[in-house]
Formats: sequence, structure tokens, C-alpha cells
Amino acid sequence: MITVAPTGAEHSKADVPNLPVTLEELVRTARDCERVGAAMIHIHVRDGAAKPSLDLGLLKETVAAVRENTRLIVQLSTGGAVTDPESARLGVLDAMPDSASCTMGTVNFGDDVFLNRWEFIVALHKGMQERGIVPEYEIFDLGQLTALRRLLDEHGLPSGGHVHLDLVMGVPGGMPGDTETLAAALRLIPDGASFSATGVGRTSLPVLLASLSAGGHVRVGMEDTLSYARGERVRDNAQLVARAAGLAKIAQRPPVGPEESRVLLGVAS
Ligand code: KMH
Ligand code: ZN
Repeated sequence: MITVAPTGAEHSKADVPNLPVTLEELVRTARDCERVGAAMIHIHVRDGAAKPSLDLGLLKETVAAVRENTRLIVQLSTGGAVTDPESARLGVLDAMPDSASCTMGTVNFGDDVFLNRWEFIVALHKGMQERGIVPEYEIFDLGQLTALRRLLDEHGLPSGGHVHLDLVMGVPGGMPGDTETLAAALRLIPDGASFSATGVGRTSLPVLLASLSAGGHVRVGMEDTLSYARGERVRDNAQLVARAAGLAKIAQRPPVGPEESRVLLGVAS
């Protein structure tokens, strides 16, 4: 399964003019990425000034537009930007996406701190259980896999009954994006869980290849990397998805579409 994370909250439109920030750009990106092999889209929305936003109206409009134009599994970020308050991040669930991210601990995030207190994580987990939203647990460091096991032990399985997580590797302050660390993570993944992996910046390709070889799913996109190759900027998100799909085929693990991915993740059709 290939997830595309097309926008994120960190890059500015002024610095990255090809970053999809308007609803129209996002829908076009979603369509293009579905065509070349994506099954899920991880969305951060931007406001009219291209700034990251957790406005509920915008989120609802975005979920509806992507659903209308694609069959992609729609995942909203509850991580938002490092400055977003917990209340607004929890409020994302009221947009009723198919899936939402749930980061399993606090991590240094470059010069910032991405704060995820235990009580907040539990509130997100329970909020998704109540609404029938399937979480993707975001893992920025190995100890967060231990926290995930504790969460499941104390608060039960997520909606859909299946556990899916994404290893977000190579964030300055989190775990490195390399094969050794991915292999170390495998030992800590809860039994029966599926995993995806994302390498930030120049770790994008090593992590993609390591995950494919380890039986994992993959996430790519301009949220995570703006460089396609040494000295070459990414043209658009579909370019990254197409490369991931090609490598997956070479690895004899051809991409699965949205329908098969819904069954895999326990997302209702
Ligand atoms: N923007 C980062 C602070 C998520 O989407 O859930 C958090 C993030 C994780 O991107
Ligand atoms: Zn994100």
C-alpha cells in the first residue's frame, strides 16, 4: 500500500511553489497520485493564505472533495503544525475522515518540539474508537512502539480491529532513517499489526527500499521530501508515487489499490 503525504505543515508555498495547498491543487494531486498507485492520502490543509489550518469547515470540505473525486482512503493529520493546540487537533476527528494520524509520543522536531502527551494520545485513540475512524499510529522513535503496546493493552483495539502504524524516520530529533533502525523497529511492532515507513529528506529512498524488503508498506510525498535525487527537486507528488510503485513492482510487491487497502486496514467501504 502506498500512502501519499502531499503537503504537510512545514513547507511554505513561497519556498515551494509546486506544493499543493489549495483545494483544487489537492484534488488534482489526489487524482494524479491515485492513477499511479497511491491507495491512501495523508492530508494537512492550508487556509487562503496557504498557512497550515485545522479549521473544521475546511477539513470537512476537503474530505468531501477528495471522496468525490477519488477512491483514496482519506486520512487527516491530527499532528497539524507544532504550534497547534490539542483542542484543535482533537477537533479534526469531527471532520469524519476514514483514517487519522495519532502520534505515539513527544519528539524533538528540528528546533521545535512536537508535543504528544499521554493523556492526549489516549483522547485521540478513544475519540477515533467512538467515531469509527481508523487510526494510523505515527512512530517517530523506537520507544513510541512501547507506548503503542501500552495504549492497546490499556484501551483496546482501534476501530476496525486492526492495528496499522507508520514509522516516520529521519526527523531531526527522532530515529534515524536507515535499514538497521527499521529492522530494530520490527521487533517492537505489536503482533498482527501492519506497518508503513516514511523517510524524511534524504532518507526517503533508503527507508522505502528497506520497508519494501521487510514486508512493509510505504509513504512518500512532498510533506516528507522535496528532493527527487541528488541536486534534483521533486516535480510533483505523483512523481514520488510513481517511483515508489515502480520499485514495489521490481520488489515483486505490486501496489494494492484503495479497495484492497480498505480491507487490509479495516476501513469501511
Ligand atoms: N507536522 C508535524 C508536526 C502528523 O501528520 O500526524 C506532525 C505531523 C504528524 O506531520
Ligand atoms: Zn503529517
